[in-house]
Amino acid sequence: SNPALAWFREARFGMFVHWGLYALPAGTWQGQPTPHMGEWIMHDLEIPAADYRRLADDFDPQSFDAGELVDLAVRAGQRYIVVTAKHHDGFCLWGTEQTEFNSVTGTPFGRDIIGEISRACSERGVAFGLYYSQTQDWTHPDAAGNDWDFDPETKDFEGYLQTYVKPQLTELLTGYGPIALIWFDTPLGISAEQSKDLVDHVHALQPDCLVNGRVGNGLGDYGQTADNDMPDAPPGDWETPITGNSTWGYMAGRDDWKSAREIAATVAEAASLGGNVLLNVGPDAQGRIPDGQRAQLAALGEWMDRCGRA
Ligand code: FUL
Repeated sequence: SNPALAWFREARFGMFVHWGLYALPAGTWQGQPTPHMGEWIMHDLEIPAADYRRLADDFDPQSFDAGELVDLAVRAGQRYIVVTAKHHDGFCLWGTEQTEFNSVTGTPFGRDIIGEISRACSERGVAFGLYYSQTQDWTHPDAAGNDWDFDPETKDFEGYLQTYVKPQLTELLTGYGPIALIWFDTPLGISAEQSKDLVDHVHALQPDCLVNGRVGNGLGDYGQTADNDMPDAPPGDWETPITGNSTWGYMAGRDDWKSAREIAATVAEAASLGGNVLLNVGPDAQGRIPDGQRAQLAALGEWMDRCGRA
């Protein structure tokens, strides 16, 4: 196993950050509510890519403060942070050269969100990881997921991996210092050869960067459970991603916050089974963390104080 797993085995609790253009519609598109989760709105309502892309013109989250975000994590007892560099909609939170559909050159905000969070993490000694959707990209004609704009019969998925995904991973793994892990997702339709190619690419650039199990085909440095899942007796190193309410991406009025007590019990149970919990936060269109989530994280911090921080 990868020696870099040492920090992961000690960490036990981390912060997941799902943030992107879906925070603007916040669950409703032209009066129509999405039936599912906030970050899936483009897919579930089959919004044309050309229309969805225009959200970037309104992305200007002036309240975003990376230092404040990382402070919330530290206070809650979280030892690592994983941020959606690119989720399924394809919008990039760094100044990628592969597309203008990014927060730096494609929005009025004009800032490198990945850069700002990576700096805030390194200043505070928090491990920094990146979520990257390697199969689905609903604004890329050759990626998986969007069959309402792009004909699945003519897609060149291998071409997309070689000329888009790998160059983007190179940018992320060479421009932001040490990356603790890459969190791939939804490995449907990816071959074992393609999964291995991505693992090798990550390790060639940063040998100590862990790769999660959702790279596909049983590969990766540690196992991943289903979302919000608690396995019985998992072998090896593993992590479960959990939502703070009932969505990953911000949805207006979705105030069904899990209690700190429930989350603390989940963290304790996972730790007893040798696993980590990655608790999500979904900032809103202004970059603010919802009040209910702040309260949840603060209460978790109090639990950590009582139980003893490592
Ligand atoms: C899922 C994704 O499809 C969700 O949007 C979210 O990112 C979750 C952590 O993984 O399978």
